[in-house]
Amino acid sequence: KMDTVPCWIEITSCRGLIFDKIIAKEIPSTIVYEDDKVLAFRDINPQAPVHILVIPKIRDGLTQLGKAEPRHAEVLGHLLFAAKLVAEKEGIVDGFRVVINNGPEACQSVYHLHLHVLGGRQLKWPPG
Ligand code: DGP
Repeated sequence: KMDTVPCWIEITSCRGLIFDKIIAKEIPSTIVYEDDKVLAFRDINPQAPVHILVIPKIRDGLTQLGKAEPRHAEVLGHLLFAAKLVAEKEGIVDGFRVVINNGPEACQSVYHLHLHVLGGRQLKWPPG
């Protein structure tokens, strides 16, 4: 497992750049909310009728929630509030879920922090 660690870092830091390209609008996406700090767009592989990703426009080391530092507290709050605005905009206020996958065991695949906002169907608990 130790052998795979540097490789994992290399691959994942590279994958985080996908969202930089979405922010720069070099990769097209369906944007549903945007302000000076965050961007929200539809997930390419939706797991529910509404599946939106909310990301900070500046990563600033925030590849995943587990890397958060005190300086990130403000943007973390901003992201959560943006998730609520997105849910309202999408009309899923009767039931929606906000998910952050952190690290390989949680199936994080893009290493630029993102909140999943899911709704539009009956969600099950516990998640997989
Ligand atoms: P996670 O597994 O938590 O790291 O979620 C990453 C999500 O990002 C996954 O649900 C698919 C989505 N995604 C990956 N690449 C793209 C892309 O180029 N465009 C969009 N809209 N979503 C993407």
